[in-house]
Amino acid sequence: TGAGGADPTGVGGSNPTGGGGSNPTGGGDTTLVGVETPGEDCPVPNMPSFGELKAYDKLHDPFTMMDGTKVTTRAQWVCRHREISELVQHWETGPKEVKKATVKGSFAGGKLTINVSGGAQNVSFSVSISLPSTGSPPYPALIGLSNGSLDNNHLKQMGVAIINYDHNGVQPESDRSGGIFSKFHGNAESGALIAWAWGASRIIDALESTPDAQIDPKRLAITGCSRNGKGALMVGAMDSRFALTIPQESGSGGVAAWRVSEVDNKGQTGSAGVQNLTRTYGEQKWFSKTIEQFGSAVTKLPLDHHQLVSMVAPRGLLILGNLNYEWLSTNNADQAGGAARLVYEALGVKQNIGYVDSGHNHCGTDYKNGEQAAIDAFVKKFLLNDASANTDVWKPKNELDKAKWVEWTAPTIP
Ligand code: MCU
Repeated sequence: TGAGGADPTGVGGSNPTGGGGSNPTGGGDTTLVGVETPGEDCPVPNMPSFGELKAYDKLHDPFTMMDGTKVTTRAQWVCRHREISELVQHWETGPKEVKKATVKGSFAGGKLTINVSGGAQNVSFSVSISLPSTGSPPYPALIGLSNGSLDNNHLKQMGVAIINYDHNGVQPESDRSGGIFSKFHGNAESGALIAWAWGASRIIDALESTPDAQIDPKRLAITGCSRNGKGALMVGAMDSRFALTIPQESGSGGVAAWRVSEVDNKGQTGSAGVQNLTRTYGEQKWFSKTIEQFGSAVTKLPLDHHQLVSMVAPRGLLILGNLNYEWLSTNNADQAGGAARLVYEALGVKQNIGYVDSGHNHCGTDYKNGEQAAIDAFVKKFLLNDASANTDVWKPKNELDKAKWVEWTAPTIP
């Protein structure tokens, strides 16, 4: 499946600290990278009804399966990863439905066209690819939702191609049945975030089978800011072929934990305070209708976004926050990021998750607090195969408040 070669990123191949590949000591599939959906063959539990859910006001233990089993091995974590994916899709976004698609790519004039068949209707969309000024093909690439909001010229000078993903063409955020995702799936009612994730996965399928595009499908990153940062996180969580995920200022519905947003908002309404679940649900059709019922019962959600974030482990993840906007907040994401970092630590790759909170214009590149240096380090390590890049970057405004949010301890997963 595509070019690439040795993976120096610590997350693939036979690297024992990073996952990937099959486990020679037996005990199930241990693949966490290089496939769209880890744990495809794991049993998927039946979901309870809304009425059966129990309120829980802390962040759930990522390491306890729905049936109560404690995760202690990598193979168990792979199945828990799948379970978390199912929880997200069932309660928050609606289904991604990965299996149906047959994808063919074609490349001409700087544009990759992605033709998808096998669903209710055949659909196609295209993305533009801007090659870097240095390096040699196949190039690593950063896929940006609406081009992302990073300094793309700088990244191109580093040797990274930029792929402009018009995700709203796959599904507009204003209409759950208004895009090609819905056409392909036969009037699906999934939210935009998962539709965007589906579209991004089909881009990878097309890159894997279209060497003419000169992109290395094993060295891909995804980014976006604000609402597109919510999208970038969902894309990176829902496809373990992404080597690097950079959600920027994603706020509620993105990296932020719903429970923390609700508490920090202190009951404020309208446009005041911290955006919470109700106001995220109401603003755009980012999620499916199923999540609405949790607006007045956030503590009944049987998951939270520290678990969505943890799905990116052990792959590269750089979370960027902005201190200037109460509506976005940072504490809600600081807490989720801190809890997810415990999953990275359990997998032995604490340095693969980074975090920078800084104050600047919303989605701007007037960076502070070493933000560009952090971006460069993650790009070097995960896209440019530079194992010496130091990604040990952890600068949230607030550290994880364990006493308030966490009742569990992380295992060491061999
Ligand atoms: C952080 O992303 C959103 C935020 O959730 C919305 O409430 C606000 O209206 O827009 C932000 C955004 O996407 O800004 C570009």
